[in-house]
Amino acid sequence: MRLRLFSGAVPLVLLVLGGCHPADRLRATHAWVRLAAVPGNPAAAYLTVQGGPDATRLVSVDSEAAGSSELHQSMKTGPGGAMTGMQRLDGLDLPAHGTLVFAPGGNHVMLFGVSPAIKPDGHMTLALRFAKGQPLQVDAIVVGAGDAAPY
Ligand SMILES: [Cu+2]
Repeated sequence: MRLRLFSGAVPLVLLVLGGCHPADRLRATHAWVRLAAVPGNPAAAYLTVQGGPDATRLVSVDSEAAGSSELHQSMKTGPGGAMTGMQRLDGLDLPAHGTLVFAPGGNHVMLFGVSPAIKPDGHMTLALRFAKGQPLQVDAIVVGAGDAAPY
């Protein structure tokens, strides 16, 4: 059915032009935060970032409800990759119309010093900054350490 929607000549031309599609912009979706099991330990934030018409680079994701934040990548380390570690990233390239996915076991945002006012089933705002493009804010669902991912 989807193909049929785009089978006419006019919609095809619009698709090629691209830029006039309302969803064709830098945006962040599916944001959520998992709090640490131990209060005071860092929380992890996950989200999806969609690139707009121009390539850019995500340089930070932070929150007023956290003291500081870092972009991290989970990775296997040690003999045989038996251990899981993480590495700090100074940014992530986002190609035009590309997608950056932050998910458990992969890229994540480490949030340090999360306000004690932030509780499971609550919300917090994440602020994204890019090398090129307007900053973005996205509302993140907050879950407890043992809770299922909301997305
Ligand atoms: Cu981390």
